[in-house]
Amino acid sequence: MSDFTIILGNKNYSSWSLRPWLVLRKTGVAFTEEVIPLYAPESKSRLLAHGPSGKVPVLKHGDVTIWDSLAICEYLAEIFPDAGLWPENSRDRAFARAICAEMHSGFMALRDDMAMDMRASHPEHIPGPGVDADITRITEIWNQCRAENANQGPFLFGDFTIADAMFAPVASRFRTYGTKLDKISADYTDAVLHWPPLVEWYEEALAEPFTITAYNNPED
Ligand SMILES: N[C@@H](CCC(=O)N[C@@H](CS)C(=O)NCC(=O)O)C(=O)O
Repeated sequence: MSDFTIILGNKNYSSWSLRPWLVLRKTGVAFTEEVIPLYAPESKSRLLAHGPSGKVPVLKHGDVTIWDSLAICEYLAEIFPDAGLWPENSRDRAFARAICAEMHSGFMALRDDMAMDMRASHPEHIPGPGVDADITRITEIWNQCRAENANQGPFLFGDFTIADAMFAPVASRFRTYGTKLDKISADYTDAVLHWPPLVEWYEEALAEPFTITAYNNPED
């Protein structure tokens, strides 16, 4: 059995679960995963059995338990220093941390209005108040990173890093809701959605039997 266990929510809906799962895949380490279907009668007690916040994701490694997506990514970067989880130079690393924090604590209008739902397709969706401003800021970040790293690879800092994992659910939302994007953002979205571990997660999300009918969780 692997030393690492990650507790996840439904792959179709749980954007916070997706992020550190992608980062774990980037490390190459073997890990065990457990999916807890969210918003079912027994969900909360099952979640609380794993972590004090009663939310997913939770990573367990020996006697270490981490119950926040970004904290998990930071922990993995610390214990896998050669996995390239953050950009190599300190200027890019600081920038990457800032945009990850911006994603982790912001873009509430987009998160509320365009919930991650990988099985769904709503190209007719009309964004609610504040969503356009979130999309403008996100695509500004993406354009700036891509302009600086265009020759290094297809991701924000060239190779896939924690920053790409943090924005991967946004790429999925843009696909679901048919968001019109500038060419650089559209190409970047494509690169993220074709990254093999994300393709694999998508396949598992599509095959998942659980559905949350009244899905409306602004924290997702
Ligand atoms: N800030 C937390 C947010 C975690 C979060 O909101 N998780 C959602 C699923 S994506 C959850 O566990 N919802 C279930 C619940 O609140 O009962 C993180 O980054 O890990």
